[in-house]
Amino acid sequence: MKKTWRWFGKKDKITLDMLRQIGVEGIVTALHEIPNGQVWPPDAINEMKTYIELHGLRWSVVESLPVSESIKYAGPDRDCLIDNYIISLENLGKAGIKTICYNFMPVLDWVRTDIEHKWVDGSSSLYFDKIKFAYFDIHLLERKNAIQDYSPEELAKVEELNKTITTTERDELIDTLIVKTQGFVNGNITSKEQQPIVKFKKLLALYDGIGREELRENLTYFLEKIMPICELYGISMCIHPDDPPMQLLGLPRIVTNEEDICWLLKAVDHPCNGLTFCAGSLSAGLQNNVPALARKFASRTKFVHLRSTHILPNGDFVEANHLKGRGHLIEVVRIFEKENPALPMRVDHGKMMLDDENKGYNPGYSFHGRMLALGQIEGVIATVRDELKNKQKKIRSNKRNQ
Ligand code: DNO
Repeated sequence: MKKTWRWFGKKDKITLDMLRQIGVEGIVTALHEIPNGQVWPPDAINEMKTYIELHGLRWSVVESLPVSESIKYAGPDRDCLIDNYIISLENLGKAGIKTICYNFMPVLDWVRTDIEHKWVDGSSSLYFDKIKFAYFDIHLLERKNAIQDYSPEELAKVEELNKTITTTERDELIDTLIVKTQGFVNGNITSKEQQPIVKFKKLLALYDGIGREELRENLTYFLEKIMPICELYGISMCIHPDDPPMQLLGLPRIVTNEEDICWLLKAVDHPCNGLTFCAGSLSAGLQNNVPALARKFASRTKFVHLRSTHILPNGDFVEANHLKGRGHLIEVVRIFEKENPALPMRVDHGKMMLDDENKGYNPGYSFHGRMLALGQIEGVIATVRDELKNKQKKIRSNKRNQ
């Protein structure tokens, strides 16, 4: 696989020069300064592309060309927003940038309750604490019928937490869930927002009456509209699975398991309708066997995120070392190297370590932690390539001896 890295543009403290030194081959980025829903103009695309190329790299993948909420809930301006999306795709296609990662998660993109969960060695990872999340849902959002989504044991723990949580901890939880982890990937709510909870509730209300079926219809509608332009330029649209792959806050999530992915690839059965295989997101659902999914969907996968999680007995999950956990990345690499050794892959997230925590990086996007993960994965890729070469050699020599 091709080693790519998510880079957040010129403001990213991790520079392209640094990335070249650690063996990165391609860049995954977006025009982050353009507000969601607006057209990406050719000049801005070409400027970014040239900047990357001047550093001896190439712009391999767009992550993300964001899909506006209104397209997801079928608001009155969705056609206009889809038209804008099509123009952006056309501009990207003309510039030769043809792998586009996006997601169709309502309101919230990925969800974590802690961005610095400490390990005994002093490093830290991202963490999802089910009870904290339920507390946010029940006591901070005060979502109607929220309690129906949790077991009596969980509800008892939520009430315990409600008694002990401090104001600072509560504000931090809100900030982590709907600002810090979202602002840089989606932009629904930024740190400038004075009343994040009020704004968040308004966003949730947009999905009143939208269940799984409606969201599926809206995704199909969107994909059918954009397929012709994708076909014209050979663009692969790569949907990112829901992270974590489960229903949350009463919002439908429709890319959570094998059945969902089969549905999506059949509903719009077009080679340009593909998948970002995010091993980490899929691994956070007990229903998912990650290597089996990789095997099944390898031919429709156009971009790979390598990451892994541990699911704890209480339903929490934590981001694991890239060589451990439910992601089974060694096997996943075997599958994709066999399918298409040119597939762009980025290591997703990384621990915070060795002063990463003081650098102001986006949550999950550390330098040292990701660099360590890239080194590990690079070793796996080299080993797998060797395995494949030896297998080929054996096959050839067996044929000769027949
Ligand atoms: C989180 C990321 C996601 C991803 C989007 C793709 O770290 O993996 O935010 O970029 O869901 O649209």
